[in-house]
Amino acid sequence: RRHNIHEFQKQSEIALPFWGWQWSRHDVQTCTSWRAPIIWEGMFDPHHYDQKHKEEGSSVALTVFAVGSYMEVYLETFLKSSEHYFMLGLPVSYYVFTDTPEKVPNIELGPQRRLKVIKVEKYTRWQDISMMRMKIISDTIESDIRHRCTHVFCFDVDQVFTWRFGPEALGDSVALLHSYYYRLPKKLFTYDRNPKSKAYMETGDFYYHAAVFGGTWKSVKALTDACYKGIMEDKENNVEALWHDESHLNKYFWLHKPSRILSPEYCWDTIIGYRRDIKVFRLIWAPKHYITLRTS
Ligand code: 2GW
Ligand code: MN
Repeated sequence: RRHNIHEFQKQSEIALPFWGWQWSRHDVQTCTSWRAPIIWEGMFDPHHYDQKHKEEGSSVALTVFAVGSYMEVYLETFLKSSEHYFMLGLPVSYYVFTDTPEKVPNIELGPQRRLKVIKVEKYTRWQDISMMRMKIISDTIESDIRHRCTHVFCFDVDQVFTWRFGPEALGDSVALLHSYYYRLPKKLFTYDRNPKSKAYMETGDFYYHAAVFGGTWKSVKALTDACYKGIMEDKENNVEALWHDESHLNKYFWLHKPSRILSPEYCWDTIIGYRRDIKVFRLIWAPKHYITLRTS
């Protein structure tokens, strides 16, 4: 019997850390109806993914926008923390989009990590700053990222890495469960409900958070193109989706199922407090200063 388990361990995709112990979680949903894994602490061997993506030669582009006051408030903390936790061991290229390139903090980067600053304009409406990210990410994948990186991850800047955010998160197309909605009934999901918007949907699978999404450069290109197209059609029709780019992202992932889903560990709001199913906080929301940020 012991012999059999050793044989199994050798053949298994999922590495077993020691005899008689398996990576699994029974208290949470770990697989979708279309058989995409939902990644939770305790269900994967970190070493397995570190090795696998090193061997496959994966390299990751991280895109982040810091326009206007978001530069001073969030960017430095975001980047410094990402140097400690994001995709360690793989080549990482940061793409920082800002209206003030001269204000990008000078951060010491680890080996095989580089940072590129790209100047963008500051739209007067914050909704446009958020939505136009789709267009800019798509253009940058086309002109630059696709020649250097296998994968792309797109982040909001108002967050801080606090634990491993590693290659287990890489996949063909990757979506994140929103920390506020993952345990709520579907009828409470804040999808766009206006039939005039391209983001309109009656029902869906999950409520995904636009603060983190990713995949291969090809998949992220297709996603950002589709969302941007929806956003522009809405503008022509004089409508705006309820949660802007996030509504379009949810519509896209309803029509094109993600191949991998990240649990809310990958973007947690500590204000929610203690939850038995959340074993680690890998990335947390930075405190918001709505009054100073949204009126300036
Ligand atoms: C955004 C709202 C109000 C005032 C300013 C801004 C703003 C956003 C800005 O002045 N400068 C800037 O660079 N941004 C970028 O857009 C920045 O990267 C930020 O993280 C991102 C989204 O804005 P944020 O983080 O304030 O919005 P959240 O946290 O409510 O985000 C969710 O909803 C958004 C749509 O309303 C997006 O879908 C976002 O991805 C979601 O996480
Ligand atoms: Mn945010």
